[in-house]
Amino acid sequence: MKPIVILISGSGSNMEAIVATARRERWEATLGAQVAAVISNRPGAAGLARAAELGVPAEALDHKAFASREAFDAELIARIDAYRPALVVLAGFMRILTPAFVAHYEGRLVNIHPSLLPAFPGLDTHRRAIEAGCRVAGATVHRVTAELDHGPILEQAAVPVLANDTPEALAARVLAQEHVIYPRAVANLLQNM
Ligand code: NHR
Ligand code: GAR
Repeated sequence: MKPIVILISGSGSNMEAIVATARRERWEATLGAQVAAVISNRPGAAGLARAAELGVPAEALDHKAFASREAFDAELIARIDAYRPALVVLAGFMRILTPAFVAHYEGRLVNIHPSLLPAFPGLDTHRRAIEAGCRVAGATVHRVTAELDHGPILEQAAVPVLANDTPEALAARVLAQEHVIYPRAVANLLQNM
């Protein structure tokens, strides 16, 4: 079995899309893979309740309880490794990870970022794309490296930016595409490992 651990901070809609696709496509039988756990750095994240409703073990690890990024990441590694993951999936996870964390999961750590990388790494991507006058925006699934939002690209989807778009409207349009490409990228990775 190839366990998948999903890290979230918020609503968990990408997490839910991956769990739903895994069930619909019967990943246990076809890929020998299963979503083993969901971990949030925010105890109040709506995605934790969503995971529990889906019957997936859900845990919180509050980064505010730690004195440093290094200390938080060390405990996060311990929590994740209890599931012996083949793949660790960042799905709206909002904490920058230390080089030690990234090195520990080299080759099995991926992220989805809500822009067409290498454009607009970091936060507030939708507002920045609108202000730059972009006619297209989108999302990128990439391998995670120590340099934020700079790892090798695995999958992208583009959407139009409309006249008078708002960051919220654009985010929703991008998110719908994330739910298509992220489960597909995860399945492709599992297939090849
Ligand atoms: N860590 C590394 N080392 N490399 C990446 O590519 C990472 C990463 C951790 C998260 C997701 C990323 C995104 O897709 C991601 C990619 C958080 C921030 C951030 O500035 C930036 C990018 C991403 C996630 N976080 C603040 C911090 O100080 C906190 C912001 C908050 O809590 O709201 O960690 O966009
Ligand atoms: C998604 O749009 C994801 O790409 C983005 O946050 C949203 C999470 O939604 N990620 C980042 O901005 C990472 N910094 P979800 O919790 O419903 O999957």
